Amino acid sequence: MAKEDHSKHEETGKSEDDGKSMSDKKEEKADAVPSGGSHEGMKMKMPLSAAQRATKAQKVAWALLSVIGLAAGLVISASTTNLRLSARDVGGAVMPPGMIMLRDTPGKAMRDMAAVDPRAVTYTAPPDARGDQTLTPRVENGVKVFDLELSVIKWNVLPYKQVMAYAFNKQVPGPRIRVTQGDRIRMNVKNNLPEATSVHWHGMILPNQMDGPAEITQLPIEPGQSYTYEFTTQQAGTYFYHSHREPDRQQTLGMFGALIIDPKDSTSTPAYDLEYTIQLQEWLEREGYTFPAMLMEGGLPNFFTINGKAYPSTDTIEMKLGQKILLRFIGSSNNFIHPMHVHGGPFTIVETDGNPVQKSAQIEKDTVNVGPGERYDVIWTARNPGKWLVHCHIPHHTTNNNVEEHGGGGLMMLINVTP
Ligand SMILES: [Cu+2]
Repeated sequence: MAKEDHSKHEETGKSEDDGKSMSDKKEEKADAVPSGGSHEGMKMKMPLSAAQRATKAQKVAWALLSVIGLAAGLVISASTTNLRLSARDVGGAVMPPGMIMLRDTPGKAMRDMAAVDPRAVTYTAPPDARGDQTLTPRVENGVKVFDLELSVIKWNVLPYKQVMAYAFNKQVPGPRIRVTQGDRIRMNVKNNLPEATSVHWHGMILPNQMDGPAEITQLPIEPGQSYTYEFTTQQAGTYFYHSHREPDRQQTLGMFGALIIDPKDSTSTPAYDLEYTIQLQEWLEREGYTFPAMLMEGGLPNFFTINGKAYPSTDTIEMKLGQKILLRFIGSSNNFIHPMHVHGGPFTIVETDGNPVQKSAQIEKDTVNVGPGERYDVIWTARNPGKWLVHCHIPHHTTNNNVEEHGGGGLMMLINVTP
């Protein structure tokens, strides 16, 4: 039918627009011009009346409006957004969805907040890998030597959720360094991250040059370079180590680990049957990208981990009725104070920031606020059999991406007490 209609139009030359397809019109136009150059189509057009024609003043007004519109578009954009930054300035940074780039946001800040570059990942840890593995030193001339290597890895905080982390020795948290008070220790730090770094030995009495803050006591350790820290341990207790170059980015991406120093003389330390170290951390993972969890526009942390795992992937501590456990809380997190609560009765705070609390000053509590950088050693007694929770008391911190699974999430773990 369509073909029939088309030929009909060609024969009659009538311009019946109704019911004609666009291709029909095009063909007609194309035919009209080369068919002898009669410009019949143009002759057919009705000239605009004087009233319909734009006046010079109208044309000038429209031109002015257009220029004003274009200028306004540029000025408004430039006053709210930093248009001076190029992709090169920000290293191809991927920012959190919803992040607002204001005009005073410098490229350096954007790089600091940007997602881990997936191209920098050099290792994927098995989903069941655990962090905080005790690192055995080698002894060189009486010095305990620990080799620490930094790299970007994929790490499972849950069986179904991977983050991209800045990790010591391919684990989150980094390996546990456990020595005895008075030991001389040496840490060779090799930086295989895509950015410069440094390591701080949190709470240690040591020579200033060994303290770690980048650009304060040492030059940053550039990618591919190494730096050696060495000192003699004077204190005992629960300590940790972490990045001290842009820690808001690097520490929160996994650059931390426990440093436990056993006392030379343990006769005065309180008695306990077993111990467990709890290192806290917050994560921001969105749409397959891992951003350093910090208090910024575009995303608050949505995953929370104890020793690199979110509940229900956290450990369960097995205890026998009547046993005492030493819980070492480490505020290795960056953004929040986590009020850590233990069910089933109070605990006794026996050590704060590595320092023993005198017996007469020890207090009993069932919740302790663990702020970033703080440590609390508490002793808890298994008074009754059953499953007893250890968890943060900010309820959002016991969810996984705002969802509860098996009764919780994030900063939660179980102590299973059996008779
Ligand atoms: Cu919390």
